[in-house]
Amino acid sequence: MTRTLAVQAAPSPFHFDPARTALVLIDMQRDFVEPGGFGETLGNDVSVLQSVIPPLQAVLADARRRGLMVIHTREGHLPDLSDCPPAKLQRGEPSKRIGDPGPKGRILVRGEYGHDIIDDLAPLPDELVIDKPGKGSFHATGLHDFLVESGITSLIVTGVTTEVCVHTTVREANDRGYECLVLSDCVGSYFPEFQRVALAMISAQGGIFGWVAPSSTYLAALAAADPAFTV
Ligand code: TIU
Repeated sequence: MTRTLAVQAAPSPFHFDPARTALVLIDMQRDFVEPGGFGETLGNDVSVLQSVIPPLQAVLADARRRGLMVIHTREGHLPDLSDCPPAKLQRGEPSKRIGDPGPKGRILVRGEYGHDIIDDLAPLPDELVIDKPGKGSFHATGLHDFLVESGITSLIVTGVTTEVCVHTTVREANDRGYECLVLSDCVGSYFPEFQRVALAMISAQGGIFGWVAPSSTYLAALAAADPAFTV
């Protein structure tokens, strides 16, 4: 059964069928949102990303209650770093680069504590976790094939950071025909001006990459459709 809901969004209402929609949480890893990880080695104050967590917890809980598909992603590399481009290996403080030991394990390496998703948003066993070597969630992953097989056509996009992995993923998704709603308070940047401009770039030019709305508006649209509604 097709059931189309509408969310008031920029630049226009976002229409979606929850049965063909996935909530995507991008890179909510300790490496980006907690001290001692990759985000900090790049010179960032990671504490500014903390504000994303409470609204994203609410959106995640709502999706789980309604039975919406939930997908998590993690940026990171194989222990031998064979999937890390040379230029990427050179980024960050010389003493703490990708693969170097840090307080939460080897920085941005799969299987390490710092590479995993924060406890507040930990995936459930039945939720897909996509491990990706790049900024985009489609590059060198099976995400597109999985979404096609699952009949997913719309994505509710959240996570960090807005202008890097969120933007790259939304651009990749848009080119593949997915319709993306980015929840403005559930995505975060280390730079306030990048947060503002990155969101504006998505909805500009008639929604050149997608739609943008606060999570309260998205949740209200689901609740208004049917408070007890499940996919
Ligand atoms: N540096 C930065 O802002 N972000 C990243 O390197 N990766 C993600 O956005 N996940």
